[in-house]
Amino acid sequence: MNMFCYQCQETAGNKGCTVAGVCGKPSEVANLQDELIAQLQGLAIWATAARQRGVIDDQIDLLVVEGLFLTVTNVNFDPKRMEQKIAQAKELVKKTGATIPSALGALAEKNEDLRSLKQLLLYGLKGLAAYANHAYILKKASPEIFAFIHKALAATVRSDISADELVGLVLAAGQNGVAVMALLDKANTEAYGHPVITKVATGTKAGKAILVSGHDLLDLDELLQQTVGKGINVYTHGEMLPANAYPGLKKYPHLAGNYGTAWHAQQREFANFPGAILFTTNCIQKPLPSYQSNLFTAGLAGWPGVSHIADRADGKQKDFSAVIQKALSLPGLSDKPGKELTIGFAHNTILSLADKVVAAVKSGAIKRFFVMAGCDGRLKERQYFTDLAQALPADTVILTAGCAKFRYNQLELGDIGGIPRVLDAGQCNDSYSLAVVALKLVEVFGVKSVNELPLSFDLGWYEQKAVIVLLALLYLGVKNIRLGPTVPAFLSPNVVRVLVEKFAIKPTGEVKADLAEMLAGR
Ligand code: SF4
Ligand code: SF3
Repeated sequence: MNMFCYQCQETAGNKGCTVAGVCGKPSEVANLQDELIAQLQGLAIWATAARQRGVIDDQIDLLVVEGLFLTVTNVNFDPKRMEQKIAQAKELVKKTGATIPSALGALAEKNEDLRSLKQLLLYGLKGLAAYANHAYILKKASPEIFAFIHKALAATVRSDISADELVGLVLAAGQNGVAVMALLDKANTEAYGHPVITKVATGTKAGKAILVSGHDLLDLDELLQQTVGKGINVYTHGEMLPANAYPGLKKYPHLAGNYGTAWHAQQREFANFPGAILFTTNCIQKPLPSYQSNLFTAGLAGWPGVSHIADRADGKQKDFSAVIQKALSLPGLSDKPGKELTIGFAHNTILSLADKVVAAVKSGAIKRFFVMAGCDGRLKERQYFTDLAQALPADTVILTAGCAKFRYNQLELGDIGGIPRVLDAGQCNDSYSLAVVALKLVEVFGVKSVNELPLSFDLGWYEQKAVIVLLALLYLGVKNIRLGPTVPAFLSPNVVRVLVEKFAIKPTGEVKADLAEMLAGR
C-alpha cells in the first residue's frame, strides 16, 4: 500500500485509494497530507489547552483552517505547497512545544467504528475549515468556530474517546457547520449584496477572455477590477456561476456569463477555451498539455507546474497581471449564442417571494419541494439525478445549491405561476440558504419541524464540503435524507446503522421507487 485515502465519493472501488488517487493525487501528496494533518492535530491539542488558559494564537487559528482546506479533495496536488504548509506548521509546533501524534493517516485508529467516526468528524472539519477560510478571506471570523475545530480535531487522535462522545462531536460539527455557513453568508452578502434574480448567458461574446472557476468571490472581484477597460470578457465556470447574481459583481459589464458546466468536465471545456483560466479553489483536475500554460491557480488551489498567483500582501489586491497578459496573448472567443440560466434564488430572494410560494402551496399549485443539492462528479450513476429531476411531477420545485445543479439546470423544467421549478440558491458554500428557507417554511406552515413539510432531500456528495453540509442538516434534525450516488466508504456498517436509526438516512436507489417514496413523504 503506497497510501490510503477514502475521503471522497470516487475513492477506488468505494473502499480506498491505495496506489494513487482516482482524483489524480499521487501517493507522495497523499502521504504529505497525512503528515500535515498530524501536525495540525498536534497544534489543535495545544491550542485547545491554551484556550483554557485564555491564550489564543491567531497564527494557529489560520494555519489549521488553511491546512485542513488544503487537504480537501481536488484543492491542491502540488507536493511543494504541501511541504511549505508542513514547514509553517512545524515552526508553530517548535514555538509552542506541541506534541505531534506519531501514527499517521486514517488507518492509525485500529477499531473500525471509532475509525469511521473519527474520519467522519475529520472530513466534516475539513468542510467546516473550508467555509471558515472562505469567510476569513472576506474578513469574517468566529473564535468559537476556531475553538471547536481545535477541540474536535484534537479528539480525532484521542485513544480514550468513546463512540458516544464521537457521535456527540459529529453532531456538534453539524451545529458549527450551520454557524459557519451563516457567517459565510454574512461575509458574502455584506461584501457583494444579496443575490438577485439574474439571467446568465451561457453563450459567448467575441473577444479576449478569462474563465474563472472555484468558489473564491474575492479573487473574481479583484480580477474584474483589474480587467476594467482591458477589452477582456470574464466568464464563470462551475461553482463560480452564482457570482453572476451578486450586485457587487454583476455590476461589471465585462462579467459576460457562464462557460461550461461542473468541475469534472473541465478537461474538455478548458481545452476548448481560447483564453486564460483561473482556478481559485476546488475542484481542479490534471490539466491537459493543450491548456496547461493558459491555466493559473490562486489561494489554496495548486497543481505542480501550473503558474500560481501570489497571495495578497500588505493589504493590497492579488496581482492578476500574468492572467491578463495571457488572456491578451490568446485568440479569445467568437460570438456564439447559448441558453440563459436563471439564478439568484438565495434565501433573501426566496423569502421575498414567500407570499407567492405559500399561496402556490396552499392552492395546490406546488405539491412538494425537493432539495437536490451537493456535488456533481464523474460517475455515470449520477445520471440518476438528471433522471429524477426530469421525472418529478410538474407541480414540484427543486431547491438546489452546489455543483450538483449542473445535472439538471439546463433541462426545460418550466415554472409554476412564474416561480421557476429549479430555484438555484448558489454554491455549495450557500447551502445555508436552503436551511433558512426550510426553517421559514416551518414557520409559515405552522408545523413543528422540517420533517412535517412537503419537502424531500435527495443529495449528491463528492468531497468534504458536502460532508459538513450533510452534518449541518442532521444537526437541524432533518430525516429521510437520500444520499448518493454511493454510501461513503468511510462509514462502517455500525455507523451506517446508527445514522439510519437516528436519522432514517438512506442511499439513493432507483428513480421510480425513490420518487414514489419521496412523494409519500418517506
Ligand atoms: Fe481517492 Fe478521493 Fe482520496 Fe483522491 S480524494 S485519493 S479519489 S479517496
Ligand atoms: Fe462541487 Fe467540487 Fe462539491 Fe462546491 S466544485 S460542490 S464537488
